[in-house]
Amino acid sequence: MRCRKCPRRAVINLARHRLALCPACFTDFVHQQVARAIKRERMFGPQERVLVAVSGGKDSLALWAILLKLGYRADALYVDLGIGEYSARSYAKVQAFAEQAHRDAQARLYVHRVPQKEGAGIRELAILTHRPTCSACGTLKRYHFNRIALEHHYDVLATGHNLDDEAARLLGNILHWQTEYLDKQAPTLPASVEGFARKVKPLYRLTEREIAAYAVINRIDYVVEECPMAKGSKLLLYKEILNQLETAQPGTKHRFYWGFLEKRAHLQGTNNLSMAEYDRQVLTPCTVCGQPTTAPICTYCKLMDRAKGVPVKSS
Ligand code: Q46
Ligand code: ZN
Repeated sequence: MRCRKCPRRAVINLARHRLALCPACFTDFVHQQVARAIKRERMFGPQERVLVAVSGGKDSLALWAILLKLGYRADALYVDLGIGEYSARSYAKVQAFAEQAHRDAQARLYVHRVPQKEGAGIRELAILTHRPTCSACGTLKRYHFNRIALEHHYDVLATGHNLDDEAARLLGNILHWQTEYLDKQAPTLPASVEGFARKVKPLYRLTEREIAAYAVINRIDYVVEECPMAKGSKLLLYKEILNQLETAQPGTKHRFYWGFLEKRAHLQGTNNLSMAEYDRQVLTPCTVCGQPTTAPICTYCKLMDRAKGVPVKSS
């Protein structure tokens, strides 16, 4: 099979675009998709400073690599969750990538270590606080991503969520009619109030398979295994179902998620109260740490108080 753009041999067939591409043309295709996402969703400009949340997996490391190749000022943050060998292997991949990124582009890596700073690994913290591990993990990661982005004056925080992640999340939110989450599901979430960093997902136009192919072609060394806590997660089930639909009807994921974004933009245009205005009305600074929250004390501070066995009190 020949590449559709040049005479070389194609190595990947993108059924949803009816496009077979060689390694060089596929790499260009991925860069164009990310550049288009950044422009179309007004994620950030060339002078803005971007903090990428990296886990050691293919998506976040590919995102960091692509932003640097596109010439953006991108640094990264790794949160060490203290999940035994898995965290050790993930950190080793992140560190090796960061050393190269520092040599090539003076990029910098921040590391937040949960076992040292919070006093226990995420599994132990979840047991202590009677919370599902992934829910405690989500609270912790959101908190520190936002905190470090603000403390170091980054304009925007970028995560490696791809089309599969976003389509699976959308399916879950619709199946359970979690409309409050639907409102917040967008490739760009503006910094609606002081104390919240702008959040963006520049890989939302690319599938998991496309990003894995990009990582292999461009020799990005990532941790292949999933976090052991992800086993049995609903999101994985939704991804599997969407993959079955995609095989039968190429383009399903893309139409499902992009269709939602179009309808959402239309609905917001007709809605008097924008998401940013809504946030400004309901969010106030946490009385303990100062990050914006809907309650007097934010979820992170409540979680940490519970982990220490201290009754939750506002100051
Ligand atoms: S890292 Fe954290 Fe995920 Fe692991 S503990 Fe769950 S939420 S599965 S993205
Ligand atoms: Zn707080």
